[in-house]
Amino acid sequence: MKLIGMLDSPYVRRVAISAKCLGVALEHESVSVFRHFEQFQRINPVVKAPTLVLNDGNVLMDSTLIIDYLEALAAPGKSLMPVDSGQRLRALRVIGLALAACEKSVQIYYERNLRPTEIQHAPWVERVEGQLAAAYDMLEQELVKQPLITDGTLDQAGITVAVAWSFTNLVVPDQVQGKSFPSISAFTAYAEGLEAFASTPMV
Ligand SMILES: N[C@@H](CCC(=O)N[C@@H](CS)C(=O)NCC(=O)O)C(=O)O
Repeated sequence: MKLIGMLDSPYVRRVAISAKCLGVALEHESVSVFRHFEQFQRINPVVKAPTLVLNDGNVLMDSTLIIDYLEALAAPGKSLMPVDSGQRLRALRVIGLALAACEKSVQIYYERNLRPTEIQHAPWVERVEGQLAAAYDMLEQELVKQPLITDGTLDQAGITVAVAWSFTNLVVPDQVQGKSFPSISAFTAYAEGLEAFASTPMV
């Protein structure tokens, strides 16, 4: 199976790291949705990263759906999601906030880098910036209420939080500078130090 996309995409990175943690082997092909648009289009006409090309030629997209499939391929009993319904709810909540932070960071980045300055729409940018801040505020509160596990392992909530925070700091660092998210940054420092993260660098 081949994972298509650049690791500077938080969605591609969370799939690559999840596959390593689940023990599912993936080949990785760094194809950019922008710089290699036509090459990407030949693999997946929708041009969405991540794309997973299965050995039989089937094509999957969307990180959460790809990870769902990888979970089904993992050894019995191996999963990055809690089985207990209460813990699963909490994990889904954390993942939802982290994915919203990724989405809002991407939107700000695209606005700044793809849309010509003269047609940028300030009220829209302010709205998205507020949504990004809200996602990280709520995520920080979640982590204060219940810290993520730092025992040398990783779960899906932890992977997605750390990938999101590193991504925001890479592409729109001004959005989080000077603001205090100590639990998120401490957890990210822990995760980025683990083998699965260190061997899957953003740049
Ligand atoms: N919800 C999707 C989001 C994927 C996404 O937006 N990926 C970006 C790269 S970071 C992309 O494909 N952008 C190109 C485009 O949307 O045209 C996921 O979780 O995979």
